[in-house]
Amino acid sequence: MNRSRRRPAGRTVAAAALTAVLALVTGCSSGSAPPGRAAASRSGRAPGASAPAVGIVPRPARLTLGAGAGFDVSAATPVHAEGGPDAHAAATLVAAELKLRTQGGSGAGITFRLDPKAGTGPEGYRLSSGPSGVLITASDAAGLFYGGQTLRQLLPAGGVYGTVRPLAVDDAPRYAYRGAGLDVARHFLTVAQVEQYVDLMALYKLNHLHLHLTDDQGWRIAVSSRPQLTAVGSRTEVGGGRGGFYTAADYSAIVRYAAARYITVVPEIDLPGHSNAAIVSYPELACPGDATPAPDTGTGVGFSRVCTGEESTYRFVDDVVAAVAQLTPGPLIHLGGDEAKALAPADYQAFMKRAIAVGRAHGKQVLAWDEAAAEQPDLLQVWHPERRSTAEVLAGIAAAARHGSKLLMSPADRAYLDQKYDPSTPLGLAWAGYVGVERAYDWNPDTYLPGTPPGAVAGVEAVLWTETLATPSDLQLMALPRLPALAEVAWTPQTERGWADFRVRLAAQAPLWRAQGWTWTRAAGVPWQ
Ligand code: TNX
Repeated sequence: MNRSRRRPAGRTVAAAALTAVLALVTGCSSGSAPPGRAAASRSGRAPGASAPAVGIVPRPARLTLGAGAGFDVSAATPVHAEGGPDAHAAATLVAAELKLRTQGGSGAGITFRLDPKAGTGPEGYRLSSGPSGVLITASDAAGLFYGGQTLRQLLPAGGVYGTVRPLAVDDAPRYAYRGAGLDVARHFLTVAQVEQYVDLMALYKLNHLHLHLTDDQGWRIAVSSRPQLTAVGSRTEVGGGRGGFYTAADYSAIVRYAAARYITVVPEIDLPGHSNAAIVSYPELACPGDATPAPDTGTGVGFSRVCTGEESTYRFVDDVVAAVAQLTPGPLIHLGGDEAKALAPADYQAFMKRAIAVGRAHGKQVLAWDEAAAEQPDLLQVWHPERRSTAEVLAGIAAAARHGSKLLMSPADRAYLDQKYDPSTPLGLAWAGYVGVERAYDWNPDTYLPGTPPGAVAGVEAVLWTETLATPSDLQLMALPRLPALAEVAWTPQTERGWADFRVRLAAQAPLWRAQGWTWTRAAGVPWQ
C-alpha cells in the first residue's frame, strides 16, 4: 500500500480501508497515520535536486541537517534502551552491529526509545543527533531497528566508530511489503547462507523473505507425512550438485533469525508446474500416461505438471501446505502457479482455485504468481515484464486488483536480480533484458502496469533466481548494488527520490559492504570511489 496516501490529518474511510490492507499484508493492525508526517512526501522539491549529501539508503522520507557539532561514537559509547523488552531486543542487536554494548540508565550516548505514543506509524522512526548523543524514537520495535540501520549508515566509511553529523530524520516506509525472494531450489543454500542474505536485507529495511522452496530441480523442505520429498526430491540441483533440504528445525532457525530482524518469512511451494522434484519423489502425482519422471538438473522451465484431475494430488497439496503453514508463524504462504505450460488453462485454473482454498483453510493468506490472477489470491505477484505481457494477462491482473487482490510488484525487467546488468555480466540470465542499476531503480510500482487501481500495490519484491548462482559471492554480485536500489523503490516516497541523488548515496554504501566482507558488481552509472 502507498502510505503517502494515508496522510490526510483526519482518518478518512479510505485511510481505514488502507489500514486494513496493511493488516492483511503484514498481519499487524496499525494505528492511524501520524499527521506530523503529512508533508514528508509533498516537499515539491525536484527529486534529489537539493538533497543533503547524506549517504543513507533507502533515502529517508524527511531529513534535515543540523548545525554545530556532531556526536562522537567510540568503543566506550553507551547504548541505552527505554520502553521494555522489545526496545531492549532491537537496541541490543544494533549495538552488536556497532560493536557497542547496551547499558542501563540514560544520558549521553545512543538511546533507543520505544514509545507507543511517538506517532511514528508502523515501522517508522525519528532519529536526531547532536553533541550529547543520538536519540532514536519509534512506536514499534521494527521502527527502532530501522532507526538503528540508518545510524549504521551515518557512521563514517563503514567503520563503526566516528562522528555522526548533527541531523534530524523523520522516516517511515511507503509500502508495507518490502521483500526479497530467494530461490533455494535451483541451488540449495545452507541456513548460514540464507542468514547472510537476511543480514543484507535488514540493512536496507526489507521486511519479507520469500523462500522459493520447491522447483523442478529440488525439494528443500522436510514434510514428515511425505518423507520421499526429502529422501529423493532434495538430492538434486542445477548442474548435478548434491542439493539439500531444511529440516523443520533448520527452517525454524531461519524464521527466528529473520524475525529478530523484523523480517517475515514467506514460504513458496510451487505447483502445479515446476513440480518435477515432487513427481520424482511421488510418481503417482503424475497423470497416467505422462512420461516416467526423471531427476532434472537442467534449467528448462514449463515442462512438469502434477495431475490436477486426481483427488490424491489434492491430498498431497493439503499435507504439504499443512506442514509448511504450521512451521510458518507469518500470515502468508506462496503457492506458485507460474509457467504451468503443460496444463490446459481450465485444469490450471481449477487447480489454483483449490490450492488457494487449501492455503486459506490452513489459516494463511495466499500469494501466487500473476498467471493466477483469475483465481484472485490475496496477493498477486506480478513478474511478467509489461512489454512481454499479453493483453489478457494485463487485463487479468487489473481485474484481480479491482476485485480486491493486492499486487506485489516484481516485474522481471526491473526487479529480477538474476538478470544480467549488461552484456559483460558473467553470471545470470537475460531473458527479460539487461537490468542495470538505473533500470532497477527508476520506476514507479504504482504506475508500472497501466490500469492499476489506486492503492492496489502492497509492495515490491526483488527476486533472485539461482539457475546460474551457487555461492554467497555469486548472490552478492547480483544483489549488490541492485537490492538496495529496489529497497529504496519500496521504502521512499516516489517524490523524494531520484537517480542523480541515489547513485551518489549508493556509491557511499560500498565501504560498508567491504567491512562486511561482501562482494559486489561495480555496475555502470554509479560513481564508485
Ligand atoms: C521465470 S518468474 C521463472 C523462474 C525462473 C526465472 C528466471 C517465475 C515466476 N518463473 O522459474 O527461475 O524466470 O529468471
